[in-house]
Amino acid sequence: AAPTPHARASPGVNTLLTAFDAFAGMARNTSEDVLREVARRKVRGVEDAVLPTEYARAGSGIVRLIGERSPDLVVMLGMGRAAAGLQLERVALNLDDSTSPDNAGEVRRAMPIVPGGPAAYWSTLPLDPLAEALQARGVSAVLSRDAGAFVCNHVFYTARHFVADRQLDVACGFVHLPRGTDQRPRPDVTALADAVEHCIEFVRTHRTPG
Ligand code: PCA
Repeated sequence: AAPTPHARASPGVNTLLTAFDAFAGMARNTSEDVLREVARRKVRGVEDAVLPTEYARAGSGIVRLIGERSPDLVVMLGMGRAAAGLQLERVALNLDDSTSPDNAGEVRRAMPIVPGGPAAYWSTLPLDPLAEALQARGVSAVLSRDAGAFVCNHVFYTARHFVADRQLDVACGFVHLPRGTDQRPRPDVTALADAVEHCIEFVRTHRTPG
């Protein structure tokens, strides 16, 4: 379906920003906190959605959101293990494989996400220049090989596959944010929201169509 005219809040790049709810018994998910802070700022052209940390519902959710909102850019956030700062994920794997149950109690081991699909998809964000730009602003950002094999990776792969399969011109990437632990202070949500906003701005201005 053609995007409705009002769907383009910005004449530039329409962005879908997603995060996940709390999982594995943890009280909070940094990605949800950061997404709510970015949403509160009403950044032009950014639409946000929180996905459930469930393979099935998060997978169908991301596909529905991309279909309905026709974004030009999809930035997916999750909470990862990075000690500090942003973890920019290079590839999405065609693999669900975790001992952790998702929020629906489902455990998936050694299962392809799309049987017969490519083993992996690259992120289509300009990760290396983005990392440099973040570091130049004093933001802690590291490149990471992949997003794991739990629900975050599931959503990343599902989004990339949907976009590749339909040959949509949509840049798509995944960023893990730090998690708070007893040993570490709670992540600085304001600083992380600044960093996420900067990521979006950078990708919007450095995006090459096609
Ligand atoms: N992190 C988990 C799932 C939800 C989230 O925020 C992951 O890394 O897969």
